[in-house]
Amino acid sequence: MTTEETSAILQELVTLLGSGRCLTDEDSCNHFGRDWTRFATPNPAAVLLPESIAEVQQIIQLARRFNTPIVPSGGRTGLSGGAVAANGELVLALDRLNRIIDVDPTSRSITCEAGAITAQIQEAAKSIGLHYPVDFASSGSSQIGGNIATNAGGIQVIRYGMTRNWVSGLKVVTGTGELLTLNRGLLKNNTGLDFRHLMIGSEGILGIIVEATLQLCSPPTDTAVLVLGVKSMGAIMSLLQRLQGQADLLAFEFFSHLALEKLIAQQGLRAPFDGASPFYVLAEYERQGEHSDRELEAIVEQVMAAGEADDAVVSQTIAQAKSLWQLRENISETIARWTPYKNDISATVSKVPELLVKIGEVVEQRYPDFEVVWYGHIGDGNLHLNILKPDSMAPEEFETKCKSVSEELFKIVDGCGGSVSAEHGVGLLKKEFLHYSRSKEEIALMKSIKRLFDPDLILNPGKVVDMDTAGRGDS
Ligand code: 2HG
Ligand code: ZN
Repeated sequence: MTTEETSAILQELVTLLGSGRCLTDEDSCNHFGRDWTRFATPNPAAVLLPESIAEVQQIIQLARRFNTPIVPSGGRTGLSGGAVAANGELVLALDRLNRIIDVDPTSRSITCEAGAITAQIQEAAKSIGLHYPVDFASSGSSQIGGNIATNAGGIQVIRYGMTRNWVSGLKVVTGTGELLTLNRGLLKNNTGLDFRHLMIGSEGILGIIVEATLQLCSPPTDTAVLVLGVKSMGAIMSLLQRLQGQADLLAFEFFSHLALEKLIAQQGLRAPFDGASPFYVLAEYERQGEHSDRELEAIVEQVMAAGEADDAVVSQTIAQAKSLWQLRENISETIARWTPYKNDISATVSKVPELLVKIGEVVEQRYPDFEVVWYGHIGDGNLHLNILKPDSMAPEEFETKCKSVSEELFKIVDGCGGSVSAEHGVGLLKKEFLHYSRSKEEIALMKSIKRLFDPDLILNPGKVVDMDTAGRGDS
């Protein structure tokens, strides 16, 4: 866009929103122009804060007229660059569209605007004795629209599944400014193609999610957290199998000793027990009475007697459960200081042992000098492998080195039938690796579908797939 075009559209946007909701100051551009990845320098033309669906539609119409790209922005807690605006785009931030519209105990659902914060929704569910079960460390700042646009996972997927499972209705403004009302909060609606599911996980390339209806469930009753120090990754998977036979698991997570060391050094957290182990498993489960508790204790004793685990602790109070959870939930934030190169890979749970062995070999050979932090939702088959940048190394050199290893890692992931992005999405960071998880035909279909919903290619350009803007043939 030329400078004249930019100032012309900005003038119209100020007329529409007022200067208080069309921001161009440096602080706002820096704040709203990026997500948690921090790798790109934000450079949006402006940040827009609509307060109604009609305003979102009008913004899209203007963006079409001026052929100006739009980057939708939620809580900006993403980890794949999906909300980065580095090329003079307009950031459409949903922060002011944050009302809870309806809490319906009979339908067991909540309808809210896209900017509602996850924790706000969880609280609203609680107020009627129900539960919104998609949860993660960023629930205090992530917005539901962003969660839906990335089909966010989190810490209890083993029990409740991903965000997709809980969305029964959506309102979406497409790239033509049309408002689509999808599925109307219905539990049963077999009337042809379900565009709701196309929008979930589409990372803002098909439409702007403006409203959602979410299903709720009964809260788990009596839960406890078990942390176990285990000797090997193999032991983690056999423990999962044994526990699943006995306990109603809400979460089954793991982290390596290096993660624990960083948590202790950076955050002053306490180790779960005195001795150190190579890995730790954190399992949360719903207690089923004393008999079941004894069975669980027996499993832990067997695992220790078999030499697979060193030590174990079970929470006795809610406060203790919370502080054990910090050992897993605070890892990402704690290691952010080393600008880690992040991997978010997955395989079916039965393939995880093979994946772990093969990835372990590559990591040992190719990252001998880097600190590697292993953690993740191992019970869902999801591993977060974070490579920490040595302080002395330039970011560009670090990235180049890590990327070349990624090719190797992703071949292994592909060979195991897995995914190069389990829950963080594709955004900018995984785009060049998408072909390891999706076929040529699928990627071509993604591009054709994008053209249907966004014919002028104004929505979140450059994210997920690269479109050819010169001709019709997409790259
Ligand atoms: C988590 O599971 C988040 O803690 C962040 O998905 C993962 O930092 C990461 O790589
Ligand atoms: Zn995660």
